[in-house]
Amino acid sequence: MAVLHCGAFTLDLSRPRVMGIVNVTADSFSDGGRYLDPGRAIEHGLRLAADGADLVDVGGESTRPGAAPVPEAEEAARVIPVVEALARQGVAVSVDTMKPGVMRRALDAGCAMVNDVAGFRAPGAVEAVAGAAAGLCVMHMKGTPATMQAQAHYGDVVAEVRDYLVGRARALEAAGVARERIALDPGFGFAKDSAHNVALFAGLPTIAAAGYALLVGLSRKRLLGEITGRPVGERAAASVAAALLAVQNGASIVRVHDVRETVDALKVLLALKP
Ligand code: HH2
Repeated sequence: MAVLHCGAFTLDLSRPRVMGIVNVTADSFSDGGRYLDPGRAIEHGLRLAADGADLVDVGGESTRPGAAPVPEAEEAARVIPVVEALARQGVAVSVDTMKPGVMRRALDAGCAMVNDVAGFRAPGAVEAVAGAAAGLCVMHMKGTPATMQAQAHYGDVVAEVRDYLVGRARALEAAGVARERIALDPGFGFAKDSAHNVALFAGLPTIAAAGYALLVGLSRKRLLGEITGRPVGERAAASVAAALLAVQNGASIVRVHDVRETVDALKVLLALKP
């Protein structure tokens, strides 16, 4: 049985799992400013858990292309109270951060997963998480959110992303992390243009074949805007379609803003799939 160990939680991956998003930021591309207040962020996280999210991902620094970095103290002040409150209420909380200092504090506050869009590349990141029991999401990106779109160059994008992710997973395993704690994520929209995103989507089975849990985040992203012509606030249906297709292509966890709709759609998929 495939599982993902996330601290006190064990996710059985024989059915797809949903990670809901709480952005405690002023500038996230789809919901910037809505949950900057900690009380509203906590309320939103509890709502997502009640709607069926298996994990609630709390982030305090936008990673949209060109986003300005947030100092560590500011990021911690945004996310730690939210992580703590949600964890205390029994929610499996993930923290979305690239900073080892924030990782350590979030682990102390009870988070069950660390989600690093930089793939635990920062000095001290592997050490910050290796000794804990939390799940770890390793995402592919080149450079930083400020610089990544200038680095969207690949020969074979699927092979390059898979090799990078497996390399980072091996670095974690070498530091003592069990394979069942690791999820890989190709990082849709991070140092990728539309053609790269489309090729990666088709290549999801190749990445899944590496033998780690596979996490996919396409929710409300620009690719879906390009396909549908819809602005960011009107991409829920496109996001649900992308989540279902990602699961059919081998994703075991989908990272989404619209949890309730995604959970319902996945129930239909499981009930009616031949
Ligand atoms: N995408 C975003 C942020 N974190 N983490 C993983 N593992 N995978 C993703 O695809 C991913 C991620 C960007 O989306 P969002 O959090 O809504 O926006 P912002 O970074 O502007 O806060």
